[in-house]
Amino acid sequence: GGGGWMMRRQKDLLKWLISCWVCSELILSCISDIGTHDLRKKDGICLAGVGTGMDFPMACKRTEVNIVHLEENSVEWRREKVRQAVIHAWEGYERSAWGKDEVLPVTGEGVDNFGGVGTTILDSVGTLYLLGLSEQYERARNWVRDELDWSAVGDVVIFETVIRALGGLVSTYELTRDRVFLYRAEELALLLAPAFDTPTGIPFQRCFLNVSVCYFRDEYASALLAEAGSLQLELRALDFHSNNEEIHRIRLMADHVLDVIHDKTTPDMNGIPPAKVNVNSGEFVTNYVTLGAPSDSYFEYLAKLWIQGDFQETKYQSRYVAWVEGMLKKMLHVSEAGDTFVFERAGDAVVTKMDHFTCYIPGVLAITVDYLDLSIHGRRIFEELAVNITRTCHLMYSKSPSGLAGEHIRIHRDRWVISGGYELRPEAIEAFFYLWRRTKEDKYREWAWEVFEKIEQFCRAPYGYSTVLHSRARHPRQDNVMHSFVIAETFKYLYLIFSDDDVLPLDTYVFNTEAHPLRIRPEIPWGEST
Ligand code: DMJ
Repeated sequence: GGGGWMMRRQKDLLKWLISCWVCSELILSCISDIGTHDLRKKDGICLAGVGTGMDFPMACKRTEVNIVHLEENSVEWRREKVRQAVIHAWEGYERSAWGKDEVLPVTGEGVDNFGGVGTTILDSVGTLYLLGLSEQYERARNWVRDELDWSAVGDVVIFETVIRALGGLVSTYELTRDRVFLYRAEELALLLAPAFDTPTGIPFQRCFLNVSVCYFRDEYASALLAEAGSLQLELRALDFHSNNEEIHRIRLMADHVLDVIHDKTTPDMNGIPPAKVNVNSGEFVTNYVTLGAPSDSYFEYLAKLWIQGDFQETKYQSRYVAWVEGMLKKMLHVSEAGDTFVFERAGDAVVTKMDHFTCYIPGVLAITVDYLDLSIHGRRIFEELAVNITRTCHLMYSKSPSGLAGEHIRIHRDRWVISGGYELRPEAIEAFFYLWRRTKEDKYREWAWEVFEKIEQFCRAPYGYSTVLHSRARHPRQDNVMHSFVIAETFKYLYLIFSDDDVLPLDTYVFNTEAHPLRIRPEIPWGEST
C-alpha cells in the first residue's frame, strides 16, 4: 500500500542522497587533486615550463576553486590569494580599459598616460604567464601580436618605456620563447634610437615615438640619473637575442651613457653622483645626492649589470661597490633607537628623509654579497645592512596609522613623520622577498602578508587596486590610480615570496627595476645548465 510506497520512496531518496554525497566527495577529491596537489607539487612543472619553450604548461591551468581546499593562512593559500588579486586587477583593466596604458580602478576608465602603448598589457603579460593565468595570458599575447600599433604611440618617457614596455617584452620572450615578443621588442628598440642623438649620448627624456621627435621637458636639457642609467639591462638582453646591427648599436649607446656619468663622477662624490646631469656637457647640474628618487635605479643597474654579465664586468662591480661604500660613509644613519636610515644630501647638508624607493637596496645587497671578495667583517656589514634597511622598510608600514607606507619618511630627533600616500609601490615587498630567499626567516613572509592584507583592505576597488592618499590617515581615501607596476612588480614579488625558490631562481634570473626577470648569461642556449 501507500506506506510501502512511501518506504520505497524514502529508501530511494536515501540511496540518491548517499550516491550524491559519494559523487560530490569524488568530484571534490578530483578537484583537490588537480587543485591543492597542483599548487604544491606541480608548481615545479609549471615553472619548468617557464623558459623551456614548451606550450603553456597544462599544470599551470588552475582555476579559482583551488582556494577552497587550502588551509587558511597556509603558504599555498596566501599565494593563491595573491593570484586572485592579480585576476581581479587584470579583469578590471581588461573590462574597462583594454588597450589603454592604465585603468582608473575606482571609476573604470582607461587612460593613456604613457603615450598609448598598452603599458598595462606589456608590463603584465609575463606575470600572467608566470601565475598560470593561461586565458588572460593568451589574450594579452594576442593583443601584442595583432593590436599593438606603434604608429599610434605618441609622447613617451624613454625610461618608463624601456623598463615597463621593452622590459616586459624581452622578459616574456625569455620566459616563453614566443618570437612575437622578440619581434615587438626589436621594433620598439629601433624606435628608441633617436633618443640617444644628443652631444653626450645621454638620452632625451621624452620622444613622440610615431614621428621620432625627442625633447626635454625642462629648459636646461637635463636628465635624471635613474632615467639615464636604467636602460641597459633591457637593451643588453635584447641585443643578446637579436641579430640586428642597429639594435647592437643602440645597446652600446645605452652602455656608453653609464661611462659618461662615471667619468664625471669625482672622488669627492664617493661613488654617488648627484641626481641631475646636463645632456650637452655631461656635467651635474645639482648638488642633490640621493639613493632614492630620482636616482634609485641608476645604482640598482650598476649591480645588476654586473650580475647579468655573470659577474665578469669588473667595471660595474667596482662602481657598485663604490656606491655602497659611499652610502656607508655619507648617507647612512643609525638612530638612538637603533633604526637604520638611508638619508639624502644637499651638498654637505644631510636631509633626514628616506624614500620608500630606497627599499630596493637590501635586495641588491642580498644578491651580490656572495659574489664579492669580502672579508668576514665586510660580509657581515653587507648582510647586516640588508637586514637593517629591510627592517626600516617594514617599520614604514607598521608605524603608519593605516598600515600602509607613504612615499617617504622624515626623521626629526627619532620621531617619524610619514608623508604622502601609498602608491602601491613594490620596493619594501621586494626587500622582504630577497631577504626571505636568503635567510628563510618567516618574519619576511609575515611582513609581506601584512602589507597584502592592508592592500586588500584599503586599495581594492571595483576595477582593480587603487593608490591611496595620505597613508597617515587611519582610513586613507582612494586616489583612483592603478600603476602598471602593481601587477608587474607588487603582486609578482608577493606571489614569489609565497612560492618555492625554484620559481625564478636567483642564480638564473636578475630582475630589472620593473621586476621583469631577465636571464643571467642569456647567451647560453636555454635548456643548458647555467
Ligand atoms: C617602478 O616603475 C620601478 O620600480 C621604478 O624603478 C621606480 N618606480 C616604480 C615603482 O615604485
